[in-house]
Amino acid sequence: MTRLLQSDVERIAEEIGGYDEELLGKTGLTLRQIACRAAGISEKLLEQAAGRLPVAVIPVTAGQGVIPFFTQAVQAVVRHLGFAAAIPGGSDVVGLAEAVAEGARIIFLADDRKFIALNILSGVMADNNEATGRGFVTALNALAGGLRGKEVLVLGAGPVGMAAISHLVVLGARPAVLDTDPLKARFLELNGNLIVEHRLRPALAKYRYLVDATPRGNFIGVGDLHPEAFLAIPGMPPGLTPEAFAAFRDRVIHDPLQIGVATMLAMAV
Ligand code: 2YH
Repeated sequence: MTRLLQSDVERIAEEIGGYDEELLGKTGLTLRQIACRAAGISEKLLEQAAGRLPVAVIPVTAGQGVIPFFTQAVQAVVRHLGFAAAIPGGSDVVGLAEAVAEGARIIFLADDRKFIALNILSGVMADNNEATGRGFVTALNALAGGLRGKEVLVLGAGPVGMAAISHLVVLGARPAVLDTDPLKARFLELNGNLIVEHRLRPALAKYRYLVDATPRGNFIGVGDLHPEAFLAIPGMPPGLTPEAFAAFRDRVIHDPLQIGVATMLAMAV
């Protein structure tokens, strides 16, 4: 699982408005609408929850420690969706105690392995991997004008890729998967109704709809892709080379945190 870097998150707060406009331009949906659709709730419900569920984002020092601007980036996304969001002065248990004492009802916190939003009133817990898979598939569905009946290639059968596959099934798409781990590929072949691809370049050329949920960067060039490809890239760093990214920029959804966090919030209300 990729640990985010300061450079991935440091400008999210100042650029959140512009990113939302970019999403709207590409998909016809705002970040809020993507999150609500991904979570299966109405915008009205999210709006009502915003008034009664203050959020806190707790800095966590476990493992490799705090990522500068990570909590501020999460806070900015949550505020952008209309919720109050605080970052306590303390970290870890001290920060959690402070946040709860001050009335927080949804708690965001992440270490190096897990990132969750916990609703302490209802006990509902939203996981970042699940939310990211669902959110990016929702955005791809809108970007591509609907995926029902379409074959969609998911690169990477980790937790985000598997969540993406589940949500593709929910949307009526036909997911295919490619994972470089031969044991995982064999397991998927034996256990699912999935198309399992084994060779990267032929698969990239064949599929018009692609979800890159790998932690590998810079391995998909312009010439590798179907010329009319639509792509959702939750993977960090993105698999596309900078040239491929530029060539397909109007048909690519990619961010390090925003869609995942917005969807976690909508799942936790
Ligand atoms: O980036 C991460 C992990 N890769 C979890 C991602 C789950 N999809 N964690 C962020 C760690 C944040 C740090 N502990 C902080 O600043 O609080």
